Amino acid sequence: MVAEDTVFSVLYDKFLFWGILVGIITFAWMFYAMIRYRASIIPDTTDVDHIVVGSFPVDRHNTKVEVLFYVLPTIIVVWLVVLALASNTAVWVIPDEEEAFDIEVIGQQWFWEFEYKDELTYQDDSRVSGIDVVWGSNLTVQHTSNADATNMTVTVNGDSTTYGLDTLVGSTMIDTSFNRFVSASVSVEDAEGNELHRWGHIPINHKLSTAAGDHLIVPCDDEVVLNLFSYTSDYSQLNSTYWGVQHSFWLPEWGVKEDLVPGLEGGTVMWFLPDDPGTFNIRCAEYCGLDHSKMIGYVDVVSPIENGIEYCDADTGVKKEGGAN
Ligand SMILES: [Cu+2]
Repeated sequence: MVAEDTVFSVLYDKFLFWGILVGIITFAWMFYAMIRYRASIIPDTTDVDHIVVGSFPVDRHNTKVEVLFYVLPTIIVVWLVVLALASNTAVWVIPDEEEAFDIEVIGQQWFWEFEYKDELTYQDDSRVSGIDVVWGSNLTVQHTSNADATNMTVTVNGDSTTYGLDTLVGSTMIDTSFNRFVSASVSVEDAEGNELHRWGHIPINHKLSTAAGDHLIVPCDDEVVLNLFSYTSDYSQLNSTYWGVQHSFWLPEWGVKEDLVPGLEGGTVMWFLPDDPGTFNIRCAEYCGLDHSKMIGYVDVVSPIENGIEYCDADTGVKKEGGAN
């Protein structure tokens, strides 16, 4: 499924509209001419000079129609160029660079690494899951509204601990204070181990990798700005071979794609605006060697907790205030 409101989709629809319009006029004229000048019709040549093949019929022509044949297509082509350039600007010019959420993307042979330049705390919609996680000086999980919640796995800096939930009270508290400089996640599960609700925190400079099965996690309704680099997997080679090969980071959902160019010190930049919550594809769109086809990944669009939770709204794509904290 492709989002209907991305720049690419809108541009596609506009081109389709003008293409269909021109197509209708052209084919209508063609069929009219086929019938009007069919072989069985004997042309009335009484007051017309003989038409010579290869020479312009100077005596019998319509200057207005001929001028129109040049002017109309020129206007259409200029109009399509305006549409395309406007979309180009929309894709390349970052609307609000100060407020944007920054991530470095590093392309390697053959996986993606994501280094966070902003911290991100997020949570699933508690109105949907019936579970709410609040982590401050202690970790409190409210699960009164979800009878299936039985366990929770708390992962701090890669170390996981599983706790049983107090199903009688409907609320469980663990005496551990939140540390914003360490990665953490809380996964609330049912008796079969299926995840019902997820809370997570990614600190600044934290690295995620598709080689470890990580997804790229981005906040909804924030402009996400990606700074892209290509390196080799071997960091010991800090010389010319430090740079890798050409990759291309492609997010089909948003119709945006940018090359990762080896040797480009400042990297390249692309941005996108995730709005609908969910999981979407990442692809490498530049042949980069043997396992190019394995350079696939996923991007999770999540609800960020900034000053109170702001839920991604699946219907409108607009971030909404909500939640208790
Ligand atoms: Cu690649």
